[in-house]
Amino acid sequence: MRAASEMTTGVFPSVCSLDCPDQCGLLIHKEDGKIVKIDGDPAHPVTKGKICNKVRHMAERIYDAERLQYPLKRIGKKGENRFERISWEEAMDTISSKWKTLITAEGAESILPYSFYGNMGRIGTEGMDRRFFNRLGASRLQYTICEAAGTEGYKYTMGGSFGTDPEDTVHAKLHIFWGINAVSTNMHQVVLSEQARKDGAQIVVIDVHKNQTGRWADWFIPIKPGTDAALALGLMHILFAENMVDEAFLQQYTVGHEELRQHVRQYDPETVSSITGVPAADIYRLARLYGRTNPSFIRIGNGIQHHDNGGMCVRTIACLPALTGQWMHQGGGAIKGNGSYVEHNTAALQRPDLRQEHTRYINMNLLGSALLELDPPIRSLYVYNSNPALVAPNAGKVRQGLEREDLFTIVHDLFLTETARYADIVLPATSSFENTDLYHSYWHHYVQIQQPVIAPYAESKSNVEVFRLLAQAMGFEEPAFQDTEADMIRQALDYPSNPNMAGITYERLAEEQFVKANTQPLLPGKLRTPSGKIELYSKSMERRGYPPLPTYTPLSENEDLPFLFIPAPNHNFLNSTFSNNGKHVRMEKKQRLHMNAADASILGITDGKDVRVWNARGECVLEAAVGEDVLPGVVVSQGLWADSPGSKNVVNALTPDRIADMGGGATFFSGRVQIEKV
Ligand SMILES: Nc1nc2c(c(=O)[nH]1)N[C@H]1C(S)=C(S)[C@@H](COP(=O)(O)OP(=O)(O)OC[C@H]3O[C@@H](n4cnc5c(=O)[nH]c(N)nc54)[C@H](O)[C@@H]3O)O[C@H]1N2
Ligand SMILES: Nc1nc2c(c(=O)[nH]1)N[C@H]1C(S)=C(S)[C@@H](COP(=O)(O)OP(=O)(O)OC[C@H]3O[C@@H](n4cnc5c(=O)[nH]c(N)nc54)[C@H](O)[C@@H]3O)O[C@H]1N2
Ligand code: SF4
Ligand SMILES: [Mo]
Repeated sequence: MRAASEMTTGVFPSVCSLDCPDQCGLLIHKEDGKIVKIDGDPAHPVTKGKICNKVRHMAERIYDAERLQYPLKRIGKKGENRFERISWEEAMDTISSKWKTLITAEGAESILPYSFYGNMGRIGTEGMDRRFFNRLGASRLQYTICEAAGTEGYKYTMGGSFGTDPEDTVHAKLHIFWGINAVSTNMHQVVLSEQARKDGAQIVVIDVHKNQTGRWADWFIPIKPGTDAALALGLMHILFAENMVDEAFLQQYTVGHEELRQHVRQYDPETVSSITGVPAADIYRLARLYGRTNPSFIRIGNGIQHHDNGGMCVRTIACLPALTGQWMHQGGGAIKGNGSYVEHNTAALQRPDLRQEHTRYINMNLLGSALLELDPPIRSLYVYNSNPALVAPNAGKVRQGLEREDLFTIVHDLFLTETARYADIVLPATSSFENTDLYHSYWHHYVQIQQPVIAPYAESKSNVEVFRLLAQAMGFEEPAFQDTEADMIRQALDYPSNPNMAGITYERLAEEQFVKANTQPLLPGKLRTPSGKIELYSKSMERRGYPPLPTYTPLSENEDLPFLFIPAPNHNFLNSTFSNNGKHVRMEKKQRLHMNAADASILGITDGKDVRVWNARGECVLEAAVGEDVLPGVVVSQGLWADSPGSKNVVNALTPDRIADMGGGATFFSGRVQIEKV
């Protein structure tokens, strides 16, 4: 059979590579060798042919006139945006000779890879790259910017990223979306919940901002940022007090229910109301609705865990379904993430054995301090699949680090991003439609494969190919660097420790495009917690110095400014991706700051006027959106907008680089700001 990339015309199956839980099946329409249309694949069992606007317009991004075509080297000052074309040969020679010199003089730890999931393909993001940096002995990045705190928190309760199968949620009669803007960030969960609503289910949204998801709910519950654990404990208080718990389930499948029963007595509705801002009557109403509805389903979002107390908050909410025995009901339970069901063989893919010495770990949320303060220093930074100049917290510090004249920076991307403007060498990347890769979702249970649909754009190369070239330039002779993408996919799928993946082979994926993992309901069965049960009381947390029972801990009080600032994602960008596309920017209109009318009136701010937002870290100028969508004392912006020189619009200039309570996580939403009219 001929490869799709060699056929000029036709419709080819594909998968969305973006960092989005839905991981849609796609159909790529090609004419004369070019993509002319991108549609959803109706055959995909979960996403069923529906896709978001972002990816419907993806072809514009693929053929954008601004897309990088050749390697570049910097000829201006850092950040000045002046580059000239070089060959791949010169690029590889420059990087390898610089790195060889650095390794001799200061050791390989002076080199730091920085990446995230701009493309979720496992071979390109956790494969040849990791092999290369392991062999090099570079400093190791901790991948903490996204879900780290919540993932660790959830794991203490449930043993791993195991939740409800989203396909089952059509059976749930109550859907609670908790700190997730699902209409924008998980649209197919909304489709499934909407289907359940037609059968009588109720939709509750708990958020600090009445955004598109709050407006879609049957009942929207506004809450003060960072207080959700208190609300969950208040619900538990009422569930126990009014005998709405499933005692048989607690006995058989949990540890610590007696301790929890005593512990939550202190979280009476009045106390919880004063912490959360949720009226006591609403706390009763929600507890009774939750206590009396089977099955009930909670979609736990990333919003609640981008806080100082985010890990504990997710750990606490994750206890709720156990109280009413939801894990025994089809569609009941919760989803924080489902990645553990589809785990592949990471050791075979990443080859940690290629690393010869122990090397330091660097938390990616501390990129600014790492570049400015670490000793021994970082001398070279290699960025791919990410745009830290816009997405990393405390952006001012990150920029200052990137400006260092003695830092040798390489950026591999499809565009000359804000980060790439500080690079010494820029390398052009292929889009996912030009690559072979393996995909599995962190929400549904399907594994998918991508095979090239089009030929590489101009001189661009995939991550795998670049790391193969770098290995060659560095003189690495291990066979691991000769593996093809197909070899690597086979190695990743060969993983007897995860029986869910049994029978999923490269050949099958190539034939069927997507295959569901052999997942079973979580219970009855043994969880991966130390006790094998749901841990309401966790000895491992106790050993690590955390309260062993779910607990409300307030946000850091180190910042003495009046407003909590929540710079969340928006609908038409994906993190900073698409923020350089005119159509998407126009759909988002303006970069706004949502604030409460009472606060605006005190500050003399009117709707539609610019406001200055600032703190000790930096400042932004945004357009005020005055109304009742947020509580007093809270301000919300949406989207990681492209940095246009001269405008003060990088929201991460304001965000803290404090580290969350668990997993080394980010605290994007726990920063405080002051506001004034311009
Ligand atoms: N369109 C679009 N889709 C995306 C993305 C995107 O940028 N755009 N990004 C992708 C990525 S990488 C991720 S991680 C996910 C993130 O998507 P989500 O899981 O939805 O997480 P966030 O959008 O970060 O925040 C969700 C909500 O949390 C709210 N929130 C903030 N603080 C609190 C709090 O203390 N309590 C409560 N209850 N709510 C709070 C915010 O107002 C926001 O509505 O989406 C993915 N999908
Ligand atoms: N204020 C604030 N900041 C946030 C968040 C927030 O909610 N608020 N969310 C945080 C979260 S949850 C996340 S996940 C991070 C995400 O941050 P990033 O992972 O940096 O996400 P993007 O901004 O989408 O940047 C991805 C980059 O990878 C490039 N890329 C795509 N495919 C490939 C490829 O195959 N190869 C190479 N070499 N490059 C490729 C894209 O062109 C793009 O420039 O942002 C975090 N930052
Ligand atoms: S970004 Fe999300 S919703 Fe949009 S096509 Fe990709 S996976 Fe589907
Ligand atoms: Mo994320």
